[in-house]
Amino acid sequence: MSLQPTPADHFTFGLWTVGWQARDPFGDATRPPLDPVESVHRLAELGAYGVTFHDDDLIPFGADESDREKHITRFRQALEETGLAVPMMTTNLFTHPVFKDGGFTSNDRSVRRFALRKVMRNLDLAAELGAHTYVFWGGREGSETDAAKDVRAALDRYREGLDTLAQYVVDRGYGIRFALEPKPNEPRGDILLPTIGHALAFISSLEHHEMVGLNPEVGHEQMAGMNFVHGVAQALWHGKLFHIDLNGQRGVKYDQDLVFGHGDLVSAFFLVDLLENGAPGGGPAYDGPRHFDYKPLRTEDIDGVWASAAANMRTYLLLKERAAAFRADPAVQEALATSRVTELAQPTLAAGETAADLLADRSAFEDFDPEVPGAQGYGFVALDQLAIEHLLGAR
Ligand SMILES: [Mn+2]
Repeated sequence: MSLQPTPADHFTFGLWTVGWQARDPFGDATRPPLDPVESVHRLAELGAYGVTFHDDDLIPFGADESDREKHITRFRQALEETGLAVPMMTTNLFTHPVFKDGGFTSNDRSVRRFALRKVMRNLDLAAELGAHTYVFWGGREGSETDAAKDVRAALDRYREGLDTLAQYVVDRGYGIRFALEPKPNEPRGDILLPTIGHALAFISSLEHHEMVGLNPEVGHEQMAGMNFVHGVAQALWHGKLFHIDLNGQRGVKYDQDLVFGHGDLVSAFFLVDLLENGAPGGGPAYDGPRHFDYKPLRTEDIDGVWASAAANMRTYLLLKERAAAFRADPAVQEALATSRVTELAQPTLAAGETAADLLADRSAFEDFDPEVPGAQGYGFVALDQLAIEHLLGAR
């Protein structure tokens, strides 16, 4: 397996990732602005498949129509020169002060109408550039105080916004699917749709629920102490893993946006194993872009930015290689059998068996001795150690 990324690996980066100037709440920018055209060329040289962006990453907020066209034209030219794709786009509904109380759920109705128009304008561009996925990260959709937001009304407006935009996409025949990106907090004190589970429940209430799925992010779940692998597995189970944001996070704290694998490495190993080998019978469980949404450390200069972009892809490929070795190891297959991991795929009732049949089965209850399975070990530690040894390159 080659560790040199190629477009076939479907690695993508947000323009806002490598382009982050490293301004934080306590300090000024440590890097100069990066021209999106340069990012396209550098990412292509590194072996990426595509780039993604918020409208304002390419076209400064408030640019007039002719300026907007100029930015789009030179960006499109860079895409043509490099062959980079734009598989996903999204909207900035969080930077300008107009969005300080949210976009779709601002208490101010005029802001909500402006937000919808801003998305519609960028959806037109997304369709032009061939994007198939449109992400909604509602970073400002929330509150700092429970007195400030009627959450049920806010969810009504969130749904109204997404229903309106989905209908717009259907009417225009754009063939774009929506992917909601949950996050528990930051920048708002509390954000609506804080986790994968909240978002899945909300999606089921949408008019065009079939065209709305998820864009879960590693750090966004882990900063809430959630198990990201479990969350992604449930999103897959619902058929809702439309896109994924890969990065690193170390525990319950602010959104670190580290390089993929530079946070919880064991979780990253099992995530790659799920994505690459998790289909029933083996093979990839997810065929969309492997999208990195990280921030090069504030300490880095521009060389460090490109080193960090390369590190994301190399770490993913290393984990993919390690996960393949784990799956191919006969000792792992034996340990999986010993741990009865595969037995869970067997339905609990036999084909055609009813609750009445189960009641009639004395072996299931009356003659069942719970002390026997109660005393038996599952061998999960031995299995986990095999995973760790493959991860460390010891097998
Ligand atoms: Mn993200």
